[in-house]
Amino acid sequence: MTETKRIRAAIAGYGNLGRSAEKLIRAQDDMDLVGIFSRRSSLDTDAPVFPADSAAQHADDIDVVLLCLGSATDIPEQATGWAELFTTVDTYDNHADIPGHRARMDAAARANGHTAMVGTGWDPGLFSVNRTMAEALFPSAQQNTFWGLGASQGHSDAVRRVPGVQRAVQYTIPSDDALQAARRGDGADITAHTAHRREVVAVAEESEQERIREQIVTMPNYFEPYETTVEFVSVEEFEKNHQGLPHGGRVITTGDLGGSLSTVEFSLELERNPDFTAAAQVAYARAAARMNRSGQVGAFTVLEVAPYLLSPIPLDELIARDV
Ligand code: API
Repeated sequence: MTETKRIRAAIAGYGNLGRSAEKLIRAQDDMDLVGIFSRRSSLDTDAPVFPADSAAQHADDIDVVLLCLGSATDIPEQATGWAELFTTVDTYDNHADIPGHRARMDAAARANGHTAMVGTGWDPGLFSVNRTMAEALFPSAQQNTFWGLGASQGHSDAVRRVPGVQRAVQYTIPSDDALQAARRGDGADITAHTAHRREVVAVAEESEQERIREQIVTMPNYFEPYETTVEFVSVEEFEKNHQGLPHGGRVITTGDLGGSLSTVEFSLELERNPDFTAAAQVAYARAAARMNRSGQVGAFTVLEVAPYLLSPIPLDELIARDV
């Protein structure tokens, strides 16, 4: 397949992820940034800014919209509306709800001839691809996923939605013992909930802190199954010590191949989590635009996308160079 037509991309939402996506779309040779949809009227950008409620007027000028919206409430409330109007790519990260989200996005996109790429980023996303590929190699795989030590955007967003929280970040802390056990092929008893702790650092009025702590530690999926601590700090301390957003993690898969042990490890070290999440989102935006052009409508997860569709390099060249 030779790809010559440029991809006209737009962004919906202008938080950490939206700002990273803006930088990275501008850095692609095959993409143009048409503009940014936001509910705020003025943004600190020189890109065109469109009110979110004017989206329908831009339907003919945009090939794909990167939904840079939070998973806790924005995506469940708004994503299908975007999929009715545009081909979309999101980074929805509520693992338990991905099948439901995929079904809802499929209906919205399919009815309108669009493609909806769901759950991109790195986990879900690149880790999901690696989990499936690595597991498929073994008749009986032992697989463990580790996150961190680092700042989870999904969990930080969920905490910031709790009323009264002014600033917040959530650090995911993996257990080193569990990591070593997984590498030895000894991880059968390890679950995500026993292999990680969660530490929330937040800014809130003192009178609200106990209620907020309770609301965080009992939050289903995000915190309830984990050992979670919540520390309240001043705005000054937050700004001094909690602005960086490093993250990373690894998928470790081991298995017996008829008498020999093999270990597959896919790992990420990220200086700034939203930059890397946006990098994956931009690559999957390229795939979504191409799949839509070739008539593949409806919702797709990362497991359903051929790798060459992510690359700006033509398939013939990739085959000659990389295979
Ligand atoms: C954690 C992971 C992070 C996944 C990465 C991404 C994010 O507990 O730290 O929100 O940063 N689930 N989904």
